[in-house]
Order: sequence, then C-alpha cells, then structure tokens
Amino acid sequence: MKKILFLIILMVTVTFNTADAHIEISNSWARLIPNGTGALFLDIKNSHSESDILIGASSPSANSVMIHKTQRKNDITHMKHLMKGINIPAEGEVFLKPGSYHIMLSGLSKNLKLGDKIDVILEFKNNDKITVQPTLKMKPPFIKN
Ligand SMILES: [Cu+2]
Repeated sequence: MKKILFLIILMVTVTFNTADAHIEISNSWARLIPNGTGALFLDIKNSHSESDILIGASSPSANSVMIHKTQRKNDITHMKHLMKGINIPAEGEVFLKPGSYHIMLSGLSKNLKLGDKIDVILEFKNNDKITVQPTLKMKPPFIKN
C-alpha cells in the first residue's frame, strides 16, 4: 500500500512539473506600416514532448490580430489567414519572419510611432497565454537565415 501511495505521489509530482512553461518566445519585433497595419515576428520554441498550437493572438493596440502566412503562388505573393493557427512541433522551433509566418496587426492605434512597444497576447492550445512586447520598427533588427 505504501509503495502504491509513493508511486501516486511521484506521478502527481511529474504531472505538476510538466505544467511548467514549455513555450519560449524570443526575438520579437513588429514592423509598423504607415497605413496603420503591422506585422509581428518572433521565434517560438517548444521544449515539451508534445506539440502545441498557436491558436490566436490579441492586442490592446490593434483592432484585429490574425495569424498569417505569406505565400507565393503563380508569381503572386499573398497572405493566407491561418484559421487553425500554427503547429509548434514537440521539441521544435517555429520562426515567424518576413516572407513566412507572421501575426498581422490591423487598425493599430494612431498615436503609435517607431520605437514604441506594444503588448501582444499569444494564445496556445496546451500552454498558458504569453504576452510579448515587441518594439515597432521598419526593418528587422537582426538578420536571420
Ligand atoms: Cu499578413
């Protein structure tokens, strides 16, 4: 009986440990476009043995926030709205970067200017919400492969 109890305690402990944050966000920045739209770029790292999904995002500074992917089709570049979000593979990384995945910000507050920071809340299926504070820029702050 004692052995079983010990096992249960061990299992509960392990479960609590897996409830820790497994999603890590880095290199976030946002492109501010003069027409009042913007695009948020960042790296998402999942250290968990299960995949996750970025299912949505919101911001107090934008009327509409959507997950997009820039695609090239028949020599035409267009943005696809990813209704099902972005899959973040187990123990994997996904890069939101120009020409690929990004978070589209529409109807940004009119008083925003380059250098300002905005709050964007990222919503994951299997993890807690994460707030990022990207700085508004015109160009990427770093070069990525
Ligand atoms: Cu877009």
